[in-house]
Amino acid sequence: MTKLTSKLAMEMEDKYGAHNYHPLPVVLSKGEGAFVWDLEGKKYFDFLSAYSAVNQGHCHPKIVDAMVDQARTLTLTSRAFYNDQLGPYEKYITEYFGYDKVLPMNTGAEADETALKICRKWAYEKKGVPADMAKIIVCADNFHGRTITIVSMSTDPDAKNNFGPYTPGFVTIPYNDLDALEKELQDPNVAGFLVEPIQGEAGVYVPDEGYLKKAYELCKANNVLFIADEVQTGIARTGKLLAVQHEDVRPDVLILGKALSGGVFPVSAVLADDEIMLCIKPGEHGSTFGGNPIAGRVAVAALEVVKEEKLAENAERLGKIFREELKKIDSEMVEVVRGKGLLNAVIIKPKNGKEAWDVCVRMAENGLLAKPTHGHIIRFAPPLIITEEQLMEAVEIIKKSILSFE
Ligand code: IF1
Repeated sequence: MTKLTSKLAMEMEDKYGAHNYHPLPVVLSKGEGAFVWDLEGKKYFDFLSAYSAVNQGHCHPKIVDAMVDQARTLTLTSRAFYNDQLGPYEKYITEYFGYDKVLPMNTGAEADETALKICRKWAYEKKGVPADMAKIIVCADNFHGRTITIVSMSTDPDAKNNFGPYTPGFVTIPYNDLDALEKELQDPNVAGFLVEPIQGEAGVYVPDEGYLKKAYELCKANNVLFIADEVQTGIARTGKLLAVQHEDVRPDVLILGKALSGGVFPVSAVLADDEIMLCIKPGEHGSTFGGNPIAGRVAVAALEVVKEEKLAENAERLGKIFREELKKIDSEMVEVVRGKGLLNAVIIKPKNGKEAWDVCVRMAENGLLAKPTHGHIIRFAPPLIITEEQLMEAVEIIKKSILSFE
């Protein structure tokens, strides 16, 4: 077997893999903490963190140990039977976030789909919405996953085009627009409002101060469920355990994923109180791997790390420093710097034909990985375990890369 090189690995993916991504030309083979290494041994700061799934850092020992230990003991039972890890995990996570119950799933999209189903069920069985008439309000430029129902809610042509016919029952309003929300909430058939506390894929779009609180209050006033998709913004990423906590909002339905497992295993979850969650009866929802023993062990370890290593506090403090430093970069390419905690983005103004992609290629050459979203925005989201010293070193790489186009 010839030694695998980055070039060969990329050729294999191109030949044998679906072309549903356009990765940067980097082949990663090792990860530890805030760093990853490519096949040739080059070291990089990881400033994407697998889209905020490795908040605890790559291959966190405590989380990996939990996974390996459970993998040697009992991996999967299906929910046809009980297992000795699920109850303790469910107790731990519901007390951790302050909800009566959790419905365990695997991916973020599955958790969003689960939340949509719970919301519709609640609408018919508790709110009294006529059969098949439930509507859920969503925001333009949302990202909630890639299933057909979820892309039915999307306003992104790349995510949505030619995947029809689409699931009905969604009303789209502009993000960060309370008047539009209040207007749509007058419809008695509205069951829920699904919203990202910060729109990640849209380019780290932080809503106005007070938006989430007022949106929550408007939903409550109209007996509509406030559903927070914290798959990307949750688990300490924005400087609080949950992004909604910046405004003291407690969602009726909370959606978690990604860093719920520290990036070592697909684990997602939907949390709600009994009045909502018990609308789902035995046999009405589930998944083969949902709530499997490994997921339970991994999620408990991942959540313990968040508290033990004070990741939210670290994200809050270092995020402020990061934005201040980026704003000092003397280049007109840096048009906007925005974010919360360690979920940040820079809008890059093209210069001499060079744009965000070129900046990312240059940063990779200089030892830092990040990826553009929607062409001109670069998202910066390092693992939350990053130290101030490492952050400052990374800022120097970003600065040097951008200034190399002057
Ligand atoms: C890809 C985006 C980020 C999410 C929110 C649900 C999901 C996601 C707020 C679904 C997933 C991932 C998906 C991944 C890239 C990444 C992403 F660019 F696609 F939009 F982070 F911004 N809710 N986001 O951000 O979770 O099913 O993927 O576990 O599709 O390439 P999933």
